[in-house]
Amino acid sequence: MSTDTPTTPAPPHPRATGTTALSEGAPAPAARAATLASPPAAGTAAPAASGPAPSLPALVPPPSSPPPSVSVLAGRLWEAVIGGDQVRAAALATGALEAGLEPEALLLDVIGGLQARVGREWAADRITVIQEHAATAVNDRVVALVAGHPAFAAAAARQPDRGRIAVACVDGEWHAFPARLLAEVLMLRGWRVDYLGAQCPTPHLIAHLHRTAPDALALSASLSTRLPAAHAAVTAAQAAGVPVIAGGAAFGPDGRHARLLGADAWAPDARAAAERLARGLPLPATPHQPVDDLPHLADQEYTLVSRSSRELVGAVMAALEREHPAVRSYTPLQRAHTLDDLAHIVEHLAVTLYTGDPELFTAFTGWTREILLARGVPDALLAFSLTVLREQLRDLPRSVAVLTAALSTSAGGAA
Ligand code: B12
Repeated sequence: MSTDTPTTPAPPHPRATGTTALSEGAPAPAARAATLASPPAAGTAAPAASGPAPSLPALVPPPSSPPPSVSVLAGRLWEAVIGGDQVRAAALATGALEAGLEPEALLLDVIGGLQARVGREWAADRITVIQEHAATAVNDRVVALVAGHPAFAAAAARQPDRGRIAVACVDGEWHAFPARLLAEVLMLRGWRVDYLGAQCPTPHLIAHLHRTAPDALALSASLSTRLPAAHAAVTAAQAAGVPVIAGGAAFGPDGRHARLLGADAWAPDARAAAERLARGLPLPATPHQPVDDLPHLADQEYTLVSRSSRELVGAVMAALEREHPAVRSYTPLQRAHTLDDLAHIVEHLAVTLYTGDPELFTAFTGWTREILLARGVPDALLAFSLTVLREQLRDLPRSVAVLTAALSTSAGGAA
C-alpha cells in the first residue's frame, strides 16, 4: 500500500499521512516552477495605506510610493518563497511595509494566503514535501522580519494595552505557523503575548498559566487527531481559572469541535480572534471532566479502539498482504509507510469516536482519497482496509456506523 516507488502499475495505496512517500514521485522543483508562478486566488483584501504613528515619526519614514496590492505582492512573494529565495522574500516584504502596507495585512492576507497555497499545491502533488518545508521556512523568516520592523512597533503602539495572553499549540501539534500568525496579530492589537510554539505538553502549559496568570489561553490545533489532547488542555486551563479561546482547522470551519470540547470561545481566523478577545472572554466554564462534555465516551469504544490500534493495524496489514499480491511485494520502506498510513486511519477513527462526529471520519477519508487520486493511486485499497477494520470492530456499533458511512462515500467500497 505504498506509492513511494511506483515501478509496476501503481498499486493502490491509502496513504493518509504519506506526504513523504507520496511526494517522492513528484516532478522536480525546477520543472514545476513555471506552473507555480500564477498569483493565488486568495488574498484580495485591499491594504490600508497608513502613515507613521504620530508618536514614532522617526521609526517609519513616509511612504514614497503606494504599496503593491495584496494579490500582486502575493504573486511576487510566491515565486520567491517557492524558489526558496529568502533574500528576495525579505526584500519584498520589507519594501511593502515601507510603502505603507499594514503589517496585519502582510501577515494574514499575504503570508497566511501563501501558506494555504503551499498546502493546496502539495495536496495536488505539484510541489514536494521538501518544497513545502522550504516555503514555510522562508515564510517563517518573513514573519520574523515583519515582527521586527519599525512599522510593526508603530502599529502596535497605536493600540491600548489589552492584557496578557498565552498562545500555544496543543500537545502533539506541529503546525505552529498558524499560532505564530495569531500571536503576531494579537501583539499588533495591543496584547502582551506569551507565544509558546508547537506541541505544548499540557502539564507544562498549565504550570505556565499558573505562573503568569494570563487573561486567556489561545489554543491552536490544525489536526483533528489532536482533539482529545486539546480537550485535556481546555479543561485543565479552565480548572486553573483561565478562559480558553480555541482555533485552527482542527476545530472545524464552524468551530463545532471547540464548542463540543467546552472552550469558552472560538474564532475562525486571527482578525476575528482579536475582535473576540477585545470584547473580553467570560469566566471559564465551571470545572468539568472530559466525560462530562462527551457522555458517549462511557461506551468505551474510543478507549478500546485507541488501545488496540497496534493489533488493528496488524490485522489490516495481514489481510492486505493476503489478498493483494502487489502489497506482498512491497519494499520494507513501502511496508513501513503503509503501516504508518493504517495507524493514521485508526487514529482518525478513534478521534471520531471521541468526538461522536462521524463527519470527521468521512472528511478524513475524502481528503485521503483526493491525495491518492492526485498521485494516480486508485482508492480501492483504502476501501478494502476500511472493510477489514469494520469486520475487526463488528462488536462496536458506533465504529461500525462510522466505517459504513465512510465506505458508502468510497468509490471502491460497498457499504
Ligand atoms: C506548513 C505545514 C506543515 C508543517 C508545519 C510547520 C509549522 N511550523 O507550522 C509541517 C511540515 C511540520 C507539517 C506537518 C504535517 N502536516 Co501539515 N501543513 C502545513 C500547511 C502547508 C501550512 C500550515 C499553515 O501555516 N497554514 C497557514 C495558516 C494561516 O493556516 P490557518 O489554519 O488558516 O490559520 C488561521 C486560523 O486557523 C486561525 N487560527 C489558528 N490557530 C488559532 C488559534 C486560535 C485560538 C484562534 C482563535 C484562531 C487560530 O488563525 C490563523 C490565522 O488567521 C498546511 C496547509 C494549510 N492549508 O494550512 C498543511 C496541513 C495542515 N498538514 C497536513 C498534514 C496531513 C500534515 C502531516 C500529518 C503530514 C505528515 N505526513 O507527517 C504532518 C502532521 C504534523 C503534526 N503532528 O502536527 C494537512 C492536514 C489535513 C487533514 N485533513 O488533517 C494539511 C491541511 C495539508 C493538506 N493540504 O492536506 N505541515
